[in-house]
Order: sequence, then C-alpha cells, then structure tokens
Amino acid sequence: MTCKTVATQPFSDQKPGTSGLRKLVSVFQQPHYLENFVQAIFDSIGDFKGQTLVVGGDGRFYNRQATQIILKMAAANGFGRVKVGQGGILSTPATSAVIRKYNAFGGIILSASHNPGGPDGDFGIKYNIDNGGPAPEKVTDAIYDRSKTITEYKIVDAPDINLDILGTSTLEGMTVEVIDSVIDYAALMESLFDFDRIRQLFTTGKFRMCMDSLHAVTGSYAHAIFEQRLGAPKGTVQNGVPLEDFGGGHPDPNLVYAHDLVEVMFGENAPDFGAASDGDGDRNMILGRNFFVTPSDSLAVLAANATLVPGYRNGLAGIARSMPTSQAPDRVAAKLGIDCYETPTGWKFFGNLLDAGKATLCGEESFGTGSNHIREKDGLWAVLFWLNILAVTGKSVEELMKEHWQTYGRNYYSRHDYEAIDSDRANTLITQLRDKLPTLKGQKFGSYEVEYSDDFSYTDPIDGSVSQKQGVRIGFTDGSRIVFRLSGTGTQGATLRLYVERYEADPTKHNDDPQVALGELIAIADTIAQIKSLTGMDKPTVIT
Ligand code: G16
Repeated sequence: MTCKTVATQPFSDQKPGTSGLRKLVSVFQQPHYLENFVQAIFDSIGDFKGQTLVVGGDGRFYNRQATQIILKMAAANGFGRVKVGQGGILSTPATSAVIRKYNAFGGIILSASHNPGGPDGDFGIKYNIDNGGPAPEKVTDAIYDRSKTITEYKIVDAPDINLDILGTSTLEGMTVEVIDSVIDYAALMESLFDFDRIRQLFTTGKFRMCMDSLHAVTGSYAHAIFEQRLGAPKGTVQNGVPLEDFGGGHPDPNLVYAHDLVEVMFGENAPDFGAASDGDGDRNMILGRNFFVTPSDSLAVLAANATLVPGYRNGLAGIARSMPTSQAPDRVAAKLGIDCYETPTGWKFFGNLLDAGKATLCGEESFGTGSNHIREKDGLWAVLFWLNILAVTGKSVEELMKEHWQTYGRNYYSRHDYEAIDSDRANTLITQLRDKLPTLKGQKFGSYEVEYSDDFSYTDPIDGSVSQKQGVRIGFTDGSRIVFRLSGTGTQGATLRLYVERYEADPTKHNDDPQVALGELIAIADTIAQIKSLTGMDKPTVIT
C-alpha cells in the first residue's frame, strides 16, 4: 500500500446547495471530481488526525464506488478510524445517530436525498460535523472556497475494502470498521418511544399500517423496526428492498411520487395508517385512511401531543420551523408558552438551536420533522412518533387532526413546485419580485391587502451569523402569506417553489380542499410574480 498525491485542477461548480453537493451521476464520475470535493472537505474541517469519521450513503448508484474512494482518501489524510455502514449504507438519520453515539469527528453522507437515482440520476455528498448535523454555512463556504483552488489530493493505493462483512480491517494504518447499518438507530428509537404500547396496536390485529420505503434506504430499517421489533405483519413495509435506482421511481414521499401508497390509503378498505420516507430516510409523509397530513400540521400535532411519548414526557424547550413552513406550530408553541423559532430553509439552521437547548422539535414543510435526539430530520422517527400517539389516544389520524384544528384553527397550506425551468427565467422572476417588494405594502388584491413584503433574512440567535435572501415573503393583513424561493437541491435548471398559507379559525369551514381554500391567494401569486408567463408553464409540476 502506498499513499499517493495526485495532481488535479479545480472544478468551478462545487458550491454546496441547501444540503450538500448534488449533481448528475455522470458529473461525479468525471475523473477527480469526487476526489477534489472530498479533499476540499478534508482541507476545511480542522485537525482530525487519528480521529473517527463516519461514512454511509443511501445505497444509490455510485454509492459503493464513492465509498471506496472516500475510505482510501480518509486513510491517506490521516483519520484514525472510519465507521462505515455495511454495504456502504447508512440512512442520513442513522449517520447522525452514529456520529453522536461514538463521538466521531464528523461524517460524510452520500445521498441526493429525494432526487432520482441510477446511472442517469443524481448523486450527492455532504459533510456533517461532530454534533451529527449538516455542516453550517461557514464550513460549506470554506469547502467551496477550497474547491476553487485545489491542486492535489491524497489517496491510498490499495485494494477495495469488503464492505459487506461486519468487522474491522486496516488501511494504511487507519482502522476501517464495517458496522451494522440498523442496530444503533433502532436502539435509539426504542429509547424514545413506547415500543410495548405500539406493539399492542399491531397485535390486536385491528390496526393496519402501510409503510412505503419507495425502494430506498429505509427498507432495511423499516423491516427491522416495524415488522421484527414491533410485530407488524409481514407485508406492512412495501417497496422495502433498497435498489440502486429506487426501482426507477422518484424517492420523494409526497402525494405525487408516493403514488402506490396514495392508492392504498385512498382506496377501498384502506389501512388505518400510512407513511413513506425518502431516498436517504430523513423525510416522511403521514397519511390516515383517506386523509393526508401536511408536514406543517404534522409538526404541530407532534408538538401538541409530545408529552404522551416517553422521550418527550417532560415537555418541549421550544419548537423551530423553516420560514416557508406554515405557522400551525407557532399556535401550539404559544399555547404551551414556549418559543417558536423561524429559520431559513435547510436543516443546518436548526443545529445551533438544538445544541443550545432552545428547541426540542423542528420541522419543515418539505416533509422533514425531527428532534434533539439527532441533528438531522428523521423519517422513521416521525412515523414512530405518530404511532405512539395513535397507540396512546386510540384515535384515528383524521380524528387527531380534526380535533387539533378545532382547538387551534386550521392553517390551510400548499406548496406549488415548478420544476426544471430555465434558470435565466427563474432568476428574472425572482429579480422582478425583489424589485417590486418596496411598492407592495398597502396594495389590495381582491379581498387581500398586503401588510408587509420582504426578502427573509435570518440572524442566528446563538452565533449571530446572518443569512440573507432566504425567500421573498408577501404577508397580508389577515395573516395569510405567499412565499417564493428557488430550490437549492435540484440539479436541472431551476425549481421555483411557491408556498401559500391562510388561517381559518372557524371549524365549520375546515373541510374545504386546500387548493380551493387557497385559490384566491394562488391567483394573486401569479398576478404579482407572473409565474405562468415567465416560466412558460401553465401549472405546477408538483402540488403538495
Ligand atoms: C433538503 C434540506 C431541507 C430542505 C429541503 C428542500 O432536504 O435538508 O432542509 O427543506 O432540502 O430544500 P429546497 O427547497 O432548497 O429544495 P433533503 O431531504 O433533500 O436533504
């Protein structure tokens, strides 16, 4: 074995987005592309000599090859130990759990999350710090800066490590430990939730659940937790075999891409509870029989019922949500007398609040929910949280949700995505919107009057760092909002996200279809932003 230094040239497009670097597989397969980025990470994270790195991915195409490269580069750069998931697989929440449990220096996660996989799909890589969470912007900025000037990287010339057999081996003085991908994560879940109570739900034979893993990473976790530990019947987990291309699907748990599950849950003789998770296991979608729970409402319900769950029995320190997420959780926080923080989109912004003990539960409209148990959002955790509440209350998903709206009022909410639009057109739309912002206050659109309009800026309450231009907000005098952002996770063209919210206190009006309840605001958004004419699309590609 020899340690080599390889000459290279910078790539100009290695700027991490909302959650790491995501590109087409073919981009990552270019000579030196992955290596440059990994070396840029290692050059930007301080002194890790002799320390432990955790490596895992969602099992998508190129995961195995990339894992081997990272192990050889970690050895050449001086890490003392790498803990790598069996087969190169660890879900994103499991990686966070492992980093924290073993006091690792950090971790590398290979995933493009909910983006499609396979040779023509996407690949991604991100670095997580020692708290188990995504690297904050100062670290991702440093990595990007380094990627622009890099001239060489270090790698060990050695045969591949066998990733399929648990145990340890040595690579140029570094210990490589292939770990079980599920055990640590499952044990953490068991410490937070009342597994006995949930098991009783299943063993009565009356309660039926359908968990759709979308052929992505949670397949093995869901089988182990729901079917083996909690006694749910075999077949409860569908699409549970992880595949490199997710079976050709789009591993995004929403009403459009999780269509198999939607058919089951909205079909005849539907189960009581349905859930799906995404490519790397950090997102979740919750469904009842013929009933969809928006992610914002899900966070609000979990917060309102948290003390029913053993891990949260002592109550919550606070709640945090991303800015475009609905204000339903704010109403729960107000009733509980705790703070609700509003952060930019991106789980990395919750890290400081969680570390400082200011927030216990966090959530985002993009199907992400989590807590202080790790520093990533956590799909199966959210499913278990719901199961625990259902088991204790004996209520259905729909009953819980409707009672919640009865108590707190309903924040009608929807997100409209315009995917893969021309980047220039998208930038024009946002620039024109920004130019309009100072003129909107006081203007009337139909039955709505603009109360404020701004570009969201966030000052982190813990370290004072400022993140600007995090989304254009237009708020109306009745508390309704429309928000515009360009996604930071797509890989083709630009994705415009329109978020629409309206509050309705009167329970007799809570049965409307959100698209109807929000219809006027959706039309106003188009009037103000000229979405149809500027994107050339007459309707969104995805509505959630
Ligand atoms: C990532 C981030 C989330 C963010 C989501 C959508 O999720 O971790 O915090 O809400 O992307 O971001 P955007 O609107 O910029 O596309 P994931 O599941 O893709 O890692």
